[in-house]
Amino acid sequence: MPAEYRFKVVMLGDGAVGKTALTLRFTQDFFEADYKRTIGSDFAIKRVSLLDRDANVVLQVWDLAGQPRFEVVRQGFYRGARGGLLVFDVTRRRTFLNLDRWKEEGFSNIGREVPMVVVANKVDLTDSRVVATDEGKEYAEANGFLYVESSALTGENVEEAFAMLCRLMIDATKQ
Ligand code: G3D
Ligand code: MG
Repeated sequence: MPAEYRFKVVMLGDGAVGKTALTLRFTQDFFEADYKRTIGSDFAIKRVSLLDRDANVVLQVWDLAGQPRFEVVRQGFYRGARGGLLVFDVTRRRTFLNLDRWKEEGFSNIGREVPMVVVANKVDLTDSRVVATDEGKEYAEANGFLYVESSALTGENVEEAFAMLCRLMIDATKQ
């Protein structure tokens, strides 16, 4: 029998990097989605099967709606989270430079051991790309995170990004 897990994860990153697009692509592509609206944040649920871990995961993906100003919203957003996707837009360097801020916000709200995956999104926009693969990889490695390049538009590596995070969270429960 596969092991059963339930994890809450948060989507972190600047506005318009594709957090909502990734969440919707992931949760609506393969299974029925249950996208719920709360004040200032949304979450969606998806069941994930990981054969290589002999595990099933019910993943609750939380996504900040807009830029909530209230601390109480952010507390609810982070409460119980076990992992994060650090998303940036490869066509806007500023969103890459701001990853450090999102990382620190995640660390201070969830803890410094929280598994994170750096997601370089919008790689379909090859002509306007400004952040190279090597830079993204270097940043992730320097911080002990995994790295993946995705496109919410084409669906490339979207499932993989969440699966990578699931594996990290499962492995973290065994340490
Ligand atoms: P956010 O939730 O991080 O704020 P959104 O970002 O998911 O709302 O995405 C912001 C804009 O980027 C949206 O366009 C969305 O369609 C687009 N987008 C998201 N992911 C990708 C991607 O992988 N490739 C491309 N080409 N576009 C993407 P609009 O025009 O609706 O603002
Ligand atoms: Mg959004």
